[in-house]
Amino acid sequence: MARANDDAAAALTEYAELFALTGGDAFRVRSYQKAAKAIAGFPEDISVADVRGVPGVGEAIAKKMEEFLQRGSFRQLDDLRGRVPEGVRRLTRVPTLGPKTAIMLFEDYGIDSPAALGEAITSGRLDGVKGLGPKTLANLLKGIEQLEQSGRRVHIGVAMSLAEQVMTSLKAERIAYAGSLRRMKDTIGDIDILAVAPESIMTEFRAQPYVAEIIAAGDKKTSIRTTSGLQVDLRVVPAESWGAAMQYFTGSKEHNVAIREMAVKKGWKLSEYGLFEGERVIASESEEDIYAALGMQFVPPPMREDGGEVKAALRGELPTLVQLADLKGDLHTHTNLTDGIASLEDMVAAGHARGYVYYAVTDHAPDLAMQRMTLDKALEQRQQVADLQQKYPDMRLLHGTELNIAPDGSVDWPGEILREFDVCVASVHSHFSMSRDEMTRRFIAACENPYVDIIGHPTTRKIGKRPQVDADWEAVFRAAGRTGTAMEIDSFPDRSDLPADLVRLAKHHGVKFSIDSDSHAIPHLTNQRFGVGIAQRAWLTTEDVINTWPLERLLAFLGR
Ligand code: DGT
Ligand code: CA
Ligand code: CA
Ligand code: ZN
Repeated sequence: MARANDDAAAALTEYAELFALTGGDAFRVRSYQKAAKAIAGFPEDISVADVRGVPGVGEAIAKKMEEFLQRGSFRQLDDLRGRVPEGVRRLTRVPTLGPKTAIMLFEDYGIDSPAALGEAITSGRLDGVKGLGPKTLANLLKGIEQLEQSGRRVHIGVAMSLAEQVMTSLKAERIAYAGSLRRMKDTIGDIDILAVAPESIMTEFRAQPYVAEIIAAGDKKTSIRTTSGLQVDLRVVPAESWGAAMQYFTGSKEHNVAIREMAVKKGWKLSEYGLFEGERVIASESEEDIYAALGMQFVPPPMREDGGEVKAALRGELPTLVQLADLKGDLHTHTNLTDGIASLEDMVAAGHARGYVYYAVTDHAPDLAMQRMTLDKALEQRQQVADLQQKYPDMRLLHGTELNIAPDGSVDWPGEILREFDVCVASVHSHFSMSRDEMTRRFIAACENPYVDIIGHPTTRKIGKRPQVDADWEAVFRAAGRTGTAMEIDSFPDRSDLPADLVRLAKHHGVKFSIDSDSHAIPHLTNQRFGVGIAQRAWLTTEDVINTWPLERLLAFLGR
């Protein structure tokens, strides 16, 4: 459930932007921005608590926020919204384009979007305009490109369900997704689908209801843009080149360059049609055969990033990656006691249906004030969990909690309460913009708490919405390794947190991981497959992942 804080903070941020655009005093702009951040990070819901309790919120801002809580806007915001045209606001999203220039471009040249600006620059319409030298224009073009790129990538959850929809909508002898999606990247630029099928599949594809625009239509490749804005490339490949095509279009480009070099060294040629010696086909129908012919182990797609996998595969030293089927349970889930939407009974039944050996219920703790959690409620839930346990003799229920890491690194309850939980996840849910040093100390303190078992969604990023918090991750991971605190791989696709590069760094410091769903509803349980993708991209084995371990070993790790 969204708190009033986030919407109120967004309105105040917008107000700060508009205020700056209309030539408002820079000092006040900054104070609005600061207050918005403080409101967003404030642990209590301001529709319940007095907004005057938020640091940096004085009387004037408090009045605006109170009006916002009552009617979803405030007078000064309405005023400015009326004065600044939408086009100008769109323009200011271009990096390096300031408000004054935006207004000038809009008023004097009728430019009302980043795309229109791009066109005006490339067509030379802005050449010689005062204040816009060639270097400035080149920078603006770069900024527009950046903006378009960041807007175009989507998180893997969106791309995966779209890819599955596309594949079930088409009839083919063989059909599969390749590209970054097969490599399980956390963000996807476009979806690459390969099919063995008659050419008529292209007509069928173009007629699908999810097609918004046809970008390119050919016999072998059709590119479309879907109604959600994402591009899908469909390629028809000959059955006998299936493996070579999958290898080529799975990428990454860097991995492929390295593989092709190996082929060249042997005097062979590798393309999307096969591995050849002159005209003779050495391998093409299966990917496995291609890697084998090159004298290397099969490289699982998530490892194909030219990060040492080619060398390891040549030496036969690739690790055995953790698989979805290795997971024996989930250590971070919610129920409708806090912000989940399913009951304890239903969540546990769904976990059991997935064949888990153990399942942890970790509802939020009291410091996330909007959840109105209390110790009494937690203890009552513990009794319900104990009762429910009778029904599931083959699955161990763990009663846990998701604690809130305060700015000083402390958590909601003292040790004597924490130790009665089977498992404690501790997460940052507020004060996202502390300085690097403060944030690092905050995480280290949480790791040093003997009852904190897992740091939940450590970077707290939300893809496309909220950046990672700033911390010295190396120092945090050293502390986690030393104290035996696991780092979570939160599998919610918009979180994907930790991301794979940080997982790899953490592993280097001896850290263990928990691949959790952070479910707030039953369908979320299946998100663990995305977490496994992250783990595979970071080369994790079952040894690294505590929720692949048998119950006894897990309990020993949790140390209760
Ligand atoms: P994305 O779409 O940005 O998330 O990332 P990818 O990896 O899916 O990239 P994409 O869609 O441009 O191309 C799909 C795969 O096709 C890519 O991973 C490797 C292969 N590929 C595309 N262009 C080239 C190329 O010029 N050389 C090589 N070796 N491979 C390429
Ligand atoms: Ca792609
Ligand atoms: Ca593509
Ligand atoms: Zn959380």
